[in-house]
Amino acid sequence: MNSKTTQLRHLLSSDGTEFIMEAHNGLSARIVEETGFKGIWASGLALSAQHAVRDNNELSWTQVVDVLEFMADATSIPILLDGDTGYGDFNNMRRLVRKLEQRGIAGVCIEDKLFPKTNSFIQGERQPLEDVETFCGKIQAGKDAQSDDDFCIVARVEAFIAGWGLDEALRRAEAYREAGADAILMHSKLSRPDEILAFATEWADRAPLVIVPTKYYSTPTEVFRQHRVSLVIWANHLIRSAISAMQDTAARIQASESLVDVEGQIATVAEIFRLQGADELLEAEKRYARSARAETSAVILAASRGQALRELTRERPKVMIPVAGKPVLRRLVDKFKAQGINDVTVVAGYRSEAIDVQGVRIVENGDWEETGELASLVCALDAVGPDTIVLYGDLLFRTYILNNLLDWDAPLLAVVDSSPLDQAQGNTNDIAYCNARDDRAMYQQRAFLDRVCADRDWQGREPDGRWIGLLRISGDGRDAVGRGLDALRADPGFPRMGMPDLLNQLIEQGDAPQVQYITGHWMDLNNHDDLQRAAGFAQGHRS
Ligand code: SPV
Ligand code: MG
Repeated sequence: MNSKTTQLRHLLSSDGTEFIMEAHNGLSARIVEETGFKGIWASGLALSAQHAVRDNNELSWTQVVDVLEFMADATSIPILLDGDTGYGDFNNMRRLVRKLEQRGIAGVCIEDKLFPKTNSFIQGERQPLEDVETFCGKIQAGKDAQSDDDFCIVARVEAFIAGWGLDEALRRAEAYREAGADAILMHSKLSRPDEILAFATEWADRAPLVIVPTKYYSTPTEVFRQHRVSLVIWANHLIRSAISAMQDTAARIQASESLVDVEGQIATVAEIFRLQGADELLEAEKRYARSARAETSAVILAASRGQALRELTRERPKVMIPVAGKPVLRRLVDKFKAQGINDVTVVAGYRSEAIDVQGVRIVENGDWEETGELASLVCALDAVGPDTIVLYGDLLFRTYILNNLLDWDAPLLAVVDSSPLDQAQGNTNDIAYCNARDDRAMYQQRAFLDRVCADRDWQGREPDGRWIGLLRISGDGRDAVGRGLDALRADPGFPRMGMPDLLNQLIEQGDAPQVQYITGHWMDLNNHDDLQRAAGFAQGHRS
């Protein structure tokens, strides 16, 4: 694609009539481009109006340039700045041109009035014009200051606005052309195009002609084509439409004291995100944010009732039983959120409607009564991402256990409590056998699971601890789990299988999970005794 300056030059020099549209900030500029316009008019009127100041150079030129930078960054089509009188003399003009080039602006239009200027439609005939020679010097200074040959300087003749006739308009236009102007903008405030068409006829295409038909808007565009107008500027119609829309919306909300009337009629927040380019940032994150740990998610298995808790689970699953005033599930989710893990999926089953915890995604295992933990895990398989913690929903554990789990770098990591089993309370089905005993003197010891089962005497070995129901799956571990589940699914007993079956399958297929040993500092909820201890645990009274 051509540079913006070259694009603007082509718009001015092309054989046909081209059109550019007003914009006044990054957002409106982006809208102009995506609508299909080939260029943008950075209107002085609109730029100042959006800041609620007058079109009298009340906005400083550096403030204008700052807005232009946002407009240029948001677009790939050329911007022609309405540079008023050039914000001073020839010297100010030189600096302006250099700064505009630095900010990616394709050209500037300057008008032959005096600083500070007034909008042409406010008492135009009382506005004095700049001396022709002085203005020619300003054009020449601007042309000499540009470093890109295609940067365009458009000279705007205000003779008709100030009440002069065709001769003066022609005299000035010709002088400006000779001084180096790349195009002539002839302005008129009549509601008919007479002045402009008379000028166009006499001008006879000596240099590209630019017009602003704000007042003579009813003239058919075909007439401009016939008169070989190079560029038509639709000069202020986006700021005006924004004003109407804002006035209407504000009034309706104020009158109804509600958003109901307007909601369906205004741009959605999603549309704002689209215009801001939010998608591109998500894509870029995939490419560039890779050094940071992949975003961790959690899948909480909470489909079972908790049969042993009887009455307490008549109306709710056990994960919703309050412990020290807060449901266990809420405690887990809060713990994850505190570690920046916001993507939490809960597999619900029994009394799923009673799971009333904000900030989680709930998926249902409809067959919870007939199935086990692996069937629940399969329901949430799409939530198992590049880094996911899978755990039982009735777990209480100290925060450091989660921190340590997140610190380790292993595709599969299972938390095993190496406390002696005779001290173990609650569920003791998940007895762990590992290839190395817990060496408490070692930091991040490399031990791997050999087996997880209910057998306390597996292969005549002494147990190494208990798997507490926490498994982290990251990187290649995700594929290993996928392969493991595929293998197990072939077994007719699959629907009833639990997490230990998956762990053992992983071991058999050569993907044994690494072990993170702990000693205590956790518990699960299986019966009333557990519940009684849980309140104290949750309040931190015991380790
Ligand atoms: C502008 O858009 O700021 C212009 C065009 O200068 S006009 O308002 O018609 O003078
Ligand atoms: Mg203007």
